[in-house]
Amino acid sequence: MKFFCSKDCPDTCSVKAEFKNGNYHFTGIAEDWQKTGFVCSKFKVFAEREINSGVKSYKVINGEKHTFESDADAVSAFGDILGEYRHKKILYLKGSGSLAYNMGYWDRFMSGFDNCVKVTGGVCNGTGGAAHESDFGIEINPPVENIAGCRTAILFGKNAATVSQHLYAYLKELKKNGLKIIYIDPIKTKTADIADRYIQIRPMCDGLLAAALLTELELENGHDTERFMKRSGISADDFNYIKDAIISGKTAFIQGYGMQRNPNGMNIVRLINRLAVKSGNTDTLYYGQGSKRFWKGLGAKFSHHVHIDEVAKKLADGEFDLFVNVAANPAMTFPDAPNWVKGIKNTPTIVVDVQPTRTSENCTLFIRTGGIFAQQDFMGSYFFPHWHKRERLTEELSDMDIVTCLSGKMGFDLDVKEPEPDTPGQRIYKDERIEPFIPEEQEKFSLLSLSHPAYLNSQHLPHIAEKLKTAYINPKDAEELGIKDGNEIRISTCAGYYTAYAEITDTVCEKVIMSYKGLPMKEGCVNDATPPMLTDSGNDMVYYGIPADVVKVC
Ligand SMILES: Nc1nc2c(c(=O)[nH]1)N[C@H]1C(S)=C(S)[C@@H](COP(=O)(O)OP(=O)(O)OC[C@H]3O[C@@H](n4cnc5c(=O)[nH]c(N)nc54)[C@H](O)[C@@H]3O)O[C@H]1N2
Ligand SMILES: Nc1nc2c(c(=O)[nH]1)N[C@H]1C(S)=C(S)[C@@H](COP(=O)(O)OP(=O)(O)OC[C@H]3O[C@@H](n4cnc5c(=O)[nH]c(N)nc54)[C@H](O)[C@@H]3O)O[C@H]1N2
Ligand code: SF4
Ligand SMILES: [Mo]
Repeated sequence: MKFFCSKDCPDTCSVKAEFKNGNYHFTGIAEDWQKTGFVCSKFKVFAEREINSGVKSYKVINGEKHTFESDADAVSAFGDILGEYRHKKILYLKGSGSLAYNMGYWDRFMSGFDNCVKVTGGVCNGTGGAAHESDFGIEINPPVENIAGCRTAILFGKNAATVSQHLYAYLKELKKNGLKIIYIDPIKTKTADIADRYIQIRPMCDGLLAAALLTELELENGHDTERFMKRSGISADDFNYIKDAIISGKTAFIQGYGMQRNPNGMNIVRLINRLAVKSGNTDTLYYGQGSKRFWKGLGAKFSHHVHIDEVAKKLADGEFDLFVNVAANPAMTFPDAPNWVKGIKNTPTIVVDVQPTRTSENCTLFIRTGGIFAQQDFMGSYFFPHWHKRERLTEELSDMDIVTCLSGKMGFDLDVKEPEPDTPGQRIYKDERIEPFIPEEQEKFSLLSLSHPAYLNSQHLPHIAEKLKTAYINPKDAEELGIKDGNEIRISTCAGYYTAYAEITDTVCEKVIMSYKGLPMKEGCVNDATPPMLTDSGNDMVYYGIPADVVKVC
């Protein structure tokens, strides 16, 4: 049967699912733009976490977990709690566990509660999205095949080898046909393997690079190239290499999401947009696009909202009577994680997930779903041009089963029907000069937290997490601090701290400290040290570039 993966991954793979000898087997199906289909290794992790995992729904009474006999009993208990809190203040959060369209029925259902408070703003790509909205009136990608017509592709902090393996494979193929690849990133990731030139830029400085290029390519006057390049840590040779590549012919500008997680993320993305447009490369400028752009939305309307940077504190302060958390793991993945933990301890909390998480640790009711494998759904890729649909693969309890049953119980009209098609719009550039934000030089480290190839966000398995309680540090910094490989180190910021085992590597830029995201560390997790701070777009959170102190513990 034809299936697809609706995880928060730009690739949105079409997958052939077969049941043989008591097990599911999955193989990738090719796309028009890429003749070799494959599924990544993460998909096995999802299958192991989600299909017949043995995890059961439970309710906590007087600190004791009581497992439900059946899914019907679990959903019925969910309905009873919702009935009890029907007119009270309910905080509702839906995360990115699955990005497929029908997950939106959760919003429609929860909007039926008159005092339900929806979280606004995001934790992912909203800053760059706002930059594209502001420059082009839309967040949309040109067809990926346009890259084939380019002489050069510049990857701005896009670690494709990890976060978009199909793009990586595509670029590797184009490289055989002569595409030149420039990769700019403060961390030398595996993506550097396909680069003709890897450039280790200092964090937060891509806007300075774009502004200097605008000036030196004579597309705009007045940016201080020398000063900007010094601040960025980019040599004259590297700068001229990029400049000559852009002059020599059609160039693809591929923006990763990492840069826009810095405090000046919107400014950076807007300056790269401007460089792409002014150098005649709007049709080869890539960022991302909505995964539901082909269909009209479900139109769920909430009367109450709380903004993403304030929600954890408000939850911790006891402002909500009930918290309903669906397909999100904020106690691990969102900034201000300690307040999420505290808030969940203080507030009756319902968690709907495929597995127990740091968020469900202190919940009142855990509802276990069969995740993407149990849900009929459809979705577009948020990078590539394609979209896919699927029937359910398993008969385990699905998110839609829960929502449909609860709607019946509450007497809400869910109005489930085929979505109406929609036509995505086009880019129209608003020509506006942008002054680059110059990050201050600082003594402290910059905290970065990257994606790892073996799992997605916080959707890992314990044996993966066990080996990655690590913080990566540059040899020069390690020497100055007397840190040796394997030492326990403490990374602290204005918000809090975590500890991890040091690994010394020159793949990490000086004055950067890096750990993989979404994992438990030796003590705490990265987001225990992530303050609730908005980027310059005001609609998404800062995760990178957070000033941090590093000390050896033992
Ligand atoms: N394997 C795997 N794949 C994933 C995910 C995962 O967890 N694991 N997560 C998924 C999700 S939710 C998303 S949003 C996407 C996007 O995935 P992201 O995780 O955002 O990945 P990138 O787009 O590669 O951006 C991260 C890169 O940006 C770099 N970077 C940080 N700051 C700067 C800077 O100032 N300048 C430059 N040039 N680079 C910088 C980092 O060093 C890193 O290499 O990936 C998805 N795919
Ligand atoms: N420090 C740091 N933190 C980050 C980032 C970073 O770069 N650094 N990246 C951020 C980014 S880009 C993102 S998108 C967020 C993601 O943050 P979250 O949305 O919390 O991400 P996930 O861990 O992918 O998924 C949340 C939960 O959904 C569950 N789940 C999976 N499939 C289903 C399903 O079908 N139904 C239900 N009900 N549950 C399901 C998973 O088991 C998981 O527990 O994290 C952000 N957090
Ligand atoms: S996680 Fe991404 S690459 Fe892996 S199967 Fe899913 S869509 Fe494909
Ligand atoms: Mo994301």
